[in-house]
Amino acid sequence: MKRRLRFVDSHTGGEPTRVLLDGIPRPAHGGIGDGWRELAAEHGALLSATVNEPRGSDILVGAVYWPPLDAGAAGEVLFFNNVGLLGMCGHGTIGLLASLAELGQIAPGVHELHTPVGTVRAQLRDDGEVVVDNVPAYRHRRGVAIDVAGHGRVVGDVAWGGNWFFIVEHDGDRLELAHRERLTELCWAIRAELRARGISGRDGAEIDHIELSSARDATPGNDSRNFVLCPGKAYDRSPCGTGTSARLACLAADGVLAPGQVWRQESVTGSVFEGRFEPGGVDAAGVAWIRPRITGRAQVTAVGELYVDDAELAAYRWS
Ligand code: PYC
Repeated sequence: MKRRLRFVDSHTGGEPTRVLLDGIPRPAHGGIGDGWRELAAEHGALLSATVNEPRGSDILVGAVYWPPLDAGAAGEVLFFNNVGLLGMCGHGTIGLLASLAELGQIAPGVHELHTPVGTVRAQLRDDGEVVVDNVPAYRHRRGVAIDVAGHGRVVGDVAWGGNWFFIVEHDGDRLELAHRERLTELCWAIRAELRARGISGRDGAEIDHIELSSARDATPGNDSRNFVLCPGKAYDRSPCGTGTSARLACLAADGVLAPGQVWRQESVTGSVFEGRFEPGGVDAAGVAWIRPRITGRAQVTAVGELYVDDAELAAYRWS
């Protein structure tokens, strides 16, 4: 059987998103919050085929979108990349709203979206800018020190911003594209060391995003520059919405950023998200959380239809 899937491509600060508008059945029961694992198990190979080569590449993030069933209800979205599912995706949410606006499916205003890890509210402004009120973010562990073979001692915070991050205040190679291979190697080694030592997020969740952060390397006017390595070994060309959210949680926990204060987060490519937070509360485990807000804009780059033959799918199974 040959499947046809309508898509919209965009990039947000250089990081691409491919929104799939049909071809994947809507999750049953409680929606994407309960249905994402089942959906991934059943349709993972098809999702993988839409973002991996030859239709895409390692850096492409996919987003399956199901519109609200009733006026005023929330839409649903499932983000994924070259190796599997993402909990949330900040640049992808900005890309999704820009894509739906391009198709005339949404107007400026606030749009609610259910994701596997919670509900986000995203505002499309008249000028195309998108403001994402992300899921609650928090720091899980502070100042975790590990010895990374070939790189020495690395200290970082474990934090949640919709995905799990290990955030390192970096003072090695400058966070510039010229060093992307060495930075990738460092992040990959950190991730392996975290796994080997059983250092995880809450409930044993794998820390699959590594974020190097440096105020030294930021362009004047920005607060920090980052290099974020994603689970499939591609680095984020944008400042990473969930990574910026996790960073805001750490800054809030350290008391160095006040509620509402703007944090200009620059990516390794030089693109910028504005971050700020509202105070949250304290959860059942006694951990203080914040409500992060990320602002950015996306460009639509293509609208089209993908063809995928079922006979190809065996080559795309997620491990
Ligand atoms: O913007 O949250 C983000 C993101 C996650 C992975 C790639 N981008």
